[in-house]
Amino acid sequence: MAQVLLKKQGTIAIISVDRPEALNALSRSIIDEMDDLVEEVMKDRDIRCLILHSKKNFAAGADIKKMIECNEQEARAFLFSPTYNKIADLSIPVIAAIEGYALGGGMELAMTADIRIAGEGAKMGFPEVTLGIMPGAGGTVRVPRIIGEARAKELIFTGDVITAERAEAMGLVNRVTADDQVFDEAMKLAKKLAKRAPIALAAAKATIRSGQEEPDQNKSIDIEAANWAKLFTTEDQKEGMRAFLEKRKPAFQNK
Ligand code: CO8
Repeated sequence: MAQVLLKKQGTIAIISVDRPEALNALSRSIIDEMDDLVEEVMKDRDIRCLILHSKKNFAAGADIKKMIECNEQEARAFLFSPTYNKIADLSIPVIAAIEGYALGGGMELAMTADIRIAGEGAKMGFPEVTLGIMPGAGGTVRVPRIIGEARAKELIFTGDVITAERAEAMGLVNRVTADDQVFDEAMKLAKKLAKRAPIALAAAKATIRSGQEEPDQNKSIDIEAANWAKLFTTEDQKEGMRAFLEKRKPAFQNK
């Protein structure tokens, strides 16, 4: 039985883990299933946005029962990073809609998204050090880039599980909503993003990423200028500007 599901609502894809009995804890086989579905999303040119959402609990981390007896080599084989990197590298926007627990490898999955929306009852954190390990699926890299080094260190060193309110205050999530509205809010945002020019959005995502990674600010600004100018080779640039002048909504073609 599939433990990860891919649904499509129009141009929006939704990937969900379905292992409620273990609070959606992530195993090797779950990540392998997820990888196949991410590949499917990558190949589908009609998809404009991906939502990561699982019912009740986002994911209570990697499966401790499966990890406990791992030796070093097995631990390396268990790692989720290749799939997580694939999600982070998607050219379309990714939204994590977080209900319940998002812990350890579960929260690292949420960190691959561009935007995180959490329910007011969500509980998030990186409890790895309480288990004798540390984050190993991008947490030590993505978390400091998103919330800053000092805050990331406090979260990762203490292993504290924090409330949605605190997560919002430190920039770990973009916003907090009522628990029963998390998915709807994510869908509302996804639909808005799906109306924007897809090539421009992908260029903005890639340019923000390279700007974050490149230490030389002027070099980043040169990259931005080149990527910006390149958008004038697209039909959607002409359509977007024409629609504005003709006082109508643009019909972007992803061209
Ligand atoms: N792994 C395996 N099983 C789990 C996990 C987990 N991470 N989390 C919950 N479960 C299981 C429980 O064992 C329990 O199963 P059973 O009924 O068979 O005993 C069931 O889910 C329900 O859980 P609880 O009874 O514990 O529910 P509570 O509401 O009392 O507590 C908690 C909820 C607080 C979330 C609690 O379950 C908990 O602390 N879970 C572990 C959280 C954790 O430490 N997560 C981090 C794991 S380490 C990690 O993610 C490392 C990532 C490193 C890189 C990733 C690539 C490998």
